Amino acid sequence: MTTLVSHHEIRDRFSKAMSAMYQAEVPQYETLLDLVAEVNRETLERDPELAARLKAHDELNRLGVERHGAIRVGTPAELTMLRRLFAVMGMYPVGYYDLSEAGVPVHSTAFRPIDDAALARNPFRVFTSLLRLELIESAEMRERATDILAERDIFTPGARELIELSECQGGLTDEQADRFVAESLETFRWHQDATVDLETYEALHAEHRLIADVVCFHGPHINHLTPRTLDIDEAQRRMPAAGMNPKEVIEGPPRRDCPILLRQTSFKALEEPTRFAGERQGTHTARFGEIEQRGVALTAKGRALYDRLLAESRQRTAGLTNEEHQRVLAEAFDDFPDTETELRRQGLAFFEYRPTEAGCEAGPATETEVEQLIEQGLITARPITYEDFLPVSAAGIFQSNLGGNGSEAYTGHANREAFEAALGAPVTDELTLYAERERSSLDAALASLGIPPVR
Ligand code: OOG
Ligand code: NI
Repeated sequence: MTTLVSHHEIRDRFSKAMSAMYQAEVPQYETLLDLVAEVNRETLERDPELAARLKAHDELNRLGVERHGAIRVGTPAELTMLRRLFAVMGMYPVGYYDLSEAGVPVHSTAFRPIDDAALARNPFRVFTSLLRLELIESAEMRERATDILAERDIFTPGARELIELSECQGGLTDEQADRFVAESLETFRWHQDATVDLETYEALHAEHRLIADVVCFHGPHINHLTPRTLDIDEAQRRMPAAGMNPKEVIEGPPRRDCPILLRQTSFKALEEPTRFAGERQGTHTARFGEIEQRGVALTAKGRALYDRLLAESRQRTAGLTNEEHQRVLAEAFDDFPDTETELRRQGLAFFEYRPTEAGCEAGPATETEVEQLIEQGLITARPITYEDFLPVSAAGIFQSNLGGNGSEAYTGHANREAFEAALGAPVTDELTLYAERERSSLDAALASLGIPPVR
């Protein structure tokens, strides 16, 4: 019998190989990793309580592992094949993000591990966008882009074979897994040679910079990787001194006692030499480095509050420096409860419940109110980390690298059905995943206290 390695093992190998490749390709990314490691080390020294908590949750040893990367593809066939490629690594499409709303002609999903054990092993995700040629006004440009994309195959024959093999066998052997990682890495590699001449590049670029980025190259080069920082404000402050040009503001919620959702910032994309058909030299700007800090996942109610406060502060934060932006944002978020107890009681965030030792020993509980059980020390609630992305933040990241604002022309075109058709599968709803996790942990915790599940 052939022994297969786990999908999660393959994802772990892949994310490490991708990181090594990207550090070699983009030296400034290596500098970012060093800076993040330094800030993390200092934060842990300053905050022993945080260090103890991360240690208890087995988080310290994977602190340095990248959390996500991003790519952009041009056709439904490319997206479908990517879905199959990521499935080999236990990564599945979660969430639908409409970026047209923000003037960027793409819609996206995140391929990511889903269950707790998989996330704990290695949470690596890939934010994947599909170019929406149908939103481009010029019929001529649309056709030209379609023709160029039809000429390329972004997968090596070896990668295609191994994906099929994995689907037939239900996985890969150790040796096949290594070959799969090497072959699939080719899809994400940077190519200095464009597939088109400079005139074509410039014409597509004039339509939208993103179109040139997706259409004119041999493959969907990974455009950033993102490690996890324990103090994003400090990392942002230190970027210039380390030679990086940070985007103007940190995206997402302000700094809080109980972090929510996701905060992100990046150094801006670098201009890189590119060789166009006909031996003409030029440059292309696509690749950058990002950092992220995650907090608790919000319920639909919590998310609605987040979206409202963010929208309300938008006018007031426009054009501010990051420091002022964060101050105004923090004021706007005064209305968002900032203790775990309140987040839980008001049903704003998701928690994972566990019985305590005392709870397990206490015998059948007489109390069935969850909050009472927590107060009595019979069960504990721990925030569930947000594993997904935020469309407004993603748009901010896109735009900081595309120069200026997106075009109004693309707005209001969410089309999840079309995206799922291109993907060849439905995307999983992220809120449902968090709700199920919370529910099953609560049922199990109550069961160990001899209480039937609440419905
Ligand atoms: C993706 C930008 C979105 C994030 O972290 O929100 C993103 C891209 O530029 O292709 O990565
Ligand atoms: Ni990102």
